[in-house]
Amino acid sequence: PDSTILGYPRIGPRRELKRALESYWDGRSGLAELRATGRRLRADTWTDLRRRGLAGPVSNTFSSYDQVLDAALALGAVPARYVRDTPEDTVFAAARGADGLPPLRMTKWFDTNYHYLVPEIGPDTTFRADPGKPVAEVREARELGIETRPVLLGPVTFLLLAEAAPGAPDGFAPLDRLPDVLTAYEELLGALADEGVAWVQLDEPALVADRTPAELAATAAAYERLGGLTRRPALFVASYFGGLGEALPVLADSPVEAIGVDLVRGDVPEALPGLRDKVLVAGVVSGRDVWRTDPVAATALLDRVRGIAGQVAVATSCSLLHVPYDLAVEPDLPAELTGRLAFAAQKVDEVVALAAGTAGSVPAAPTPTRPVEPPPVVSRAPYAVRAAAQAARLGLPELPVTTIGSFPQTAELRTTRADLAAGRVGAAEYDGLIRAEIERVVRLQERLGVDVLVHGEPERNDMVQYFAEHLDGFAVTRHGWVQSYGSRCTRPPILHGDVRRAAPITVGWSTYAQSLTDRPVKGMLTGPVTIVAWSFVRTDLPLPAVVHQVADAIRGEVADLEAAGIGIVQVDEPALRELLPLRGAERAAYLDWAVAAYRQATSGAGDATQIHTHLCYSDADEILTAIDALDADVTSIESARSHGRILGEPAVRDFARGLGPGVYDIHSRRVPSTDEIVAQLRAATTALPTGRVWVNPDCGLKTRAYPEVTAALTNLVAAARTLRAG
Ligand code: THG
Ligand code: ZN
Repeated sequence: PDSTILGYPRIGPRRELKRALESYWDGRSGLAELRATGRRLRADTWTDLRRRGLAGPVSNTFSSYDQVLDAALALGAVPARYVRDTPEDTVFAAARGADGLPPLRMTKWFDTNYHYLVPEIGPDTTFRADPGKPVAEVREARELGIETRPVLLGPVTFLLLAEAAPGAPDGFAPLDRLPDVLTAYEELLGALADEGVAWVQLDEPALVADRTPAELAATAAAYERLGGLTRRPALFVASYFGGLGEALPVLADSPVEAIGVDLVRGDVPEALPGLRDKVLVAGVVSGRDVWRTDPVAATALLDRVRGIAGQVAVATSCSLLHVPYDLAVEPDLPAELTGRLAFAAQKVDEVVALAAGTAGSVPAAPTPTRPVEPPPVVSRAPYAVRAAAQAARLGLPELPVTTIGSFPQTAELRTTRADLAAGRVGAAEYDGLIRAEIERVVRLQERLGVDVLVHGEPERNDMVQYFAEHLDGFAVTRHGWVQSYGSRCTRPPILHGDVRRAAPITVGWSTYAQSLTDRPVKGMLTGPVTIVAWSFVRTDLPLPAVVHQVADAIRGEVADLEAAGIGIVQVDEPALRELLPLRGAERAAYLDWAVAAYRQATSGAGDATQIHTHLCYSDADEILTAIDALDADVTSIESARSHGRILGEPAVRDFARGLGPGVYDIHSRRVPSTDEIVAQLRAATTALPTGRVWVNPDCGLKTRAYPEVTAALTNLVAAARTLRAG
C-alpha cells in the first residue's frame, strides 16, 4: 500500500472505552457490554479509515488497557498470579491488581505521556503463543470488507522493555530469553499466515535508543530467524520516536520486507544498499504533535527517500495514539489556529494526500513577538543562608509532615466544573463551592496534624491544563483527549503563540487558604518543563525558547505569591525525566536547559521563601545530579513502591537539602500502617541527617478517596510523632 498509519487512538472519540471500562470495573455492566463497545469502536475506526482513502489500515491496535500487556498475553507470558478466566480479566488483574495482589509496575512509554505495564520475565517464564486477539481483529475487519495489517510489539522491544522477574538471578536480562520468545513469535506469525494475512507490523521503537553491540546482534539474529520462516506474512518492522542510527543497517541487511523510519525526528542516509529490495515506510506525518504537515518539505523528503529504497509508502511517524481523534469537533478554537492544526483524522487525510501527490499548502505560524533568548541563570543565596532564614520564619518541627498538593477530587467538584463550562452554573456559585472545599481541606489537615498545609487544588482539572487555561498563548480543546494509561486521559493544551501571564493565577486561592490557618500553606505551581511536556507546543521555535517563555510566566506567579505573604512555594516537575532524550549523547544538553528553565522560574524567590519541588517516578536515579541542580530547598520524590531503594543512591545521600522520600504509595487503595511508615522513616533518617527528612506521600491524592486518604495521613502523622519522640 502507498499510504498507511502505524496505529490509531482507541479510547473512543467521546471516550466511550473509558466509560465502558469504568462501568465494568464498578460492576455496573458485564463483559458482553465491554466487548460490544470495543467492537463498535474498532468498526468505526476501520470504516472511517476506508472513507478517508487510506490504503493500508491496521488492526490489533485496539487494547482494553495497554498494548505491551496485550503482547505479554499474546506470548502467554503474563505472570500466573494474574491469570483469570477471560483475557480481559487477566489484563485488568495485571494492570490494576486484585485481591491484595499489587499490579505490574507501570512506566512511561519512551518520551511520551503514555504509560505501559512492565512485563516481568524470568529464567523460568514460559511462553505460549496465543494469537486469539490479533486473529479476531483481522476477522472483524474482514466482515466489513477491510483487509488489515495486524500490529504486534516486536520481540526485541518486548524484552528490552521487560524487567527481570522477582527472584531472577543476578545478571539475568529478559533479552536472554530471546530464542524462546522467538519460538512464540513464529507460532503467532504462522497463525496469521494461516489466516491469510499478507503483512504484519512488528513495532521496534526500542531500536531508536542507544543499543549495545550485543543488543544489535540479538536484533539481527531475531529478524534473520523470523525472516527465514517459510510460513509467515511479509514482515514490516516499524521504528519510531527517533532515528534508527546503527540499527538501520542491521534491519536493512535482514530478510524483512519493509522498514518503517521516523523521518520527523530521525533521518536515513543518502544510500543504503540493503534498502534496494525493500519497502521503506516513510514516517513524514508527525504522530507526536497536532500541526499540519508542510507538504513541500514532506514531498521533498519523499522524493529523496524514493532514491534509496525499492519502494516507498507514505506513513505517520508513529502511532496516532498520542494525538486527539478529530479537529472537526472543535468549533471553539480560533479559526487561524484551526487552519494550522491536524488531529488523527486529519493526519490520515494528509498521508493519503501526500501519497496521491495532492497535498495543498499550510498557513505559516505567526512570528514570535516576545524575546526568546533565555536569560543567564541566576542563583539564589547559598542553601545554608536560605535554610537559616526559612527555619527562623517557618519554625517547623523535625520531620515536617506535608502532602504533595492535590486532595481527592469529589464527584460534586467535577460535575460543577462541567456545569460551569456549560453555563449551567455561574462563576460566583462555582467560587463558593471551591472556597468551601478549600476550607474543608484546610480543617482536615489541621485536625490530622499536618505541618505544612496545601489548599488541595479543587479548582484544577489538571495540573497542566489549568495553567494553560490561564496563560495567553495556549488554546484548550473540548474533546481532545489523549490516553495516558488504561481509562485515564488528558487533554493536552496547545501552545501556539507567545506565552504571557495576563494576571495572577493561583494567588487568590492560596491566600484564601492561608487566611484560614496559622500553619504555613504551600503555593502550588507546575514547572515550565512539565507544562511544555504535557502540552502540544509550537515547533517554529526551539524547545528551550518555548520553555523559557513558560518559565518567565511561572517566575511572575512565584513573585506574586511571595508578595502576597505565601512563605512556601512548590514548583513541580514530574515530567523532567520524561523529556530526557532517548540518545545518551543528547542528554546533558537537555538537562542543562531544563534545569536553567526551572531556576529561571524559581530563583527570584527571597532567602526566606522555601521552594519545594516534586518529581514522581521511581527511576529518578538517572537524573539525580540534575535534580540537585534544580536547587530547590525541599524535594519530594516517589519511593514507597521501590521500598526506599532511592535512599541507597550515593547522589541522594550527598543531597545537601531537604528530601521527602514518599512513604505512602498513592497508586494503591492500600493504607500503610503506622509501623510500616515508621520503618520507612527510620531508613530515611539512617541514610540522611534527620534534619533534612520530610514526611509525605509519593504523589498527589487526587485519584484517591477521602476515607483512605484520611486513614493514611493519620498514620503518617503518627509515624512522624513516633520518630520525633525518639
Ligand atoms: N496531568 C497530565 N499528565 C500526566 C499527569 C497529570 N501524566 C502523568 C501522570 N499525571 C499520570 N497520568 C494521569 C492522567 C490523567 C489522569 C490521572 C493521571 C486523570 N484524568 C481524568 C480522567 O481520565 O478521567 C481527566 C482529568 C481532567 O478532567 O482533565 O485522572 O496529572 N497532563
Ligand atoms: Zn507525583
